[in-house]
Amino acid sequence: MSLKKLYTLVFLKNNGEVLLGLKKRGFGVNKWNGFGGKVEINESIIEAAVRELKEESCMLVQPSDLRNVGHLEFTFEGDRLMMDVRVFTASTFEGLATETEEMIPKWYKFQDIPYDKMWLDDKYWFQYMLNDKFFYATFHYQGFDKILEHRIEELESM
Ligand code: 6OG
Repeated sequence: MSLKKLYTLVFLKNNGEVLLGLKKRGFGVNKWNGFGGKVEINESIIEAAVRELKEESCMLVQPSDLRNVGHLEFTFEGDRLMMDVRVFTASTFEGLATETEEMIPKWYKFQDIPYDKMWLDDKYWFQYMLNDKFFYATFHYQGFDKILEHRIEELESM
């Protein structure tokens, strides 16, 4: 039996640029990614998405401006944990992206995304996210640097 944990992952977009953060500690350290983390007990997925974005980048977004575009499932060889990650985008937000204890934020042009310094799975689904297309994908990793199996499909809606 697997153990499922729910996570959020938020990407802000503006004028052909996307805000990424370089993770300074913990899971995915030294990788560029969106902003997110575990959904707490007694918290909705949307509340967690807003909270994690603020904690990690100081950016503010209204719940109604978050668009759930993707659903990712990650499993790791020899591990019962399944990470269930809900991916959101937003084009309306407030604040100035600021370094926090967890992340160094930086705006990247869509054509300059640093895939070689990101999770391997990102290059499979980023184009869907950047184009606000709905998608569902599963990735089975061996360690953190090899994908043994993956599946991705575009959806009509979430
Ligand atoms: P914290 O440990 O910071 O939450 N995440 C992944 N993101 C990508 N792009 N690829 C993966 O491949 C990922 N695994 C986890 C979900 C971890 C954050 O990292 C995301 C969360 O936003 C394995 O609380």
